[in-house]
Amino acid sequence: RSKQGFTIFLTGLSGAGKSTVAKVLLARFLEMRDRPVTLLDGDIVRRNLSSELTFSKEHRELNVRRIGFVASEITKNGGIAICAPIAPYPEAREHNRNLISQSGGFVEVFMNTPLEVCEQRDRKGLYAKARAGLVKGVTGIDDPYIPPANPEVTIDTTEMTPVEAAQVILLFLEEQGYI
Ligand code: GGZ
Repeated sequence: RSKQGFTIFLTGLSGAGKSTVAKVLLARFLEMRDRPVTLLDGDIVRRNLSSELTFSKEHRELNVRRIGFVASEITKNGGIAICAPIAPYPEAREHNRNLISQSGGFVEVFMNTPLEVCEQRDRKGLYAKARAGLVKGVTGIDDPYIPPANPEVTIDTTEMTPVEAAQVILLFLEEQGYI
């Protein structure tokens, strides 16, 4: 029997390292050449699958469920889906866990990098704009992020390189027999 599909679901604040770690994982999985791999990154999904959605609670939840649906189809067909949205609310995350677990593996990775570190990085200037009051409803500033209660893996990238962070996830996947 060929190996089962699985989804890596990275959740955390903007700047926590989700996209960077996701890209390292993508490269590693592609090197393995045993299963098709898809990266569903937050901004790519926003542009292509959820372009009509805002950052309201309802729209964020809908966005995260759409990602979960696509990931469940990939997982069902024996592929690897790497998802990297903020996913600030537990409801859609739990919905995705239940949905995807029926098709294969589900690994929730909580990117637990503190807000102050994310804010220092501020790659896209989002936090500066939020602090200046130019953007409203930014996660971590004036919009909530509810941490996952039981993530499979928790990673704080404050003093870790993206490659090291990816290594922690890969080790977990090996221990669990996914790879
Ligand atoms: C949070 C926002 C917002 C607000 C724009 N709040 O670091 P980025 O810039 O490239 O990634 C963030 C991205 C978050 O979209 P997601 O689809 O991942 O969020 S959710 O799961 O909540 O649906 C950020 C940018 O969009 N961005 N406005 N108000 N992030």
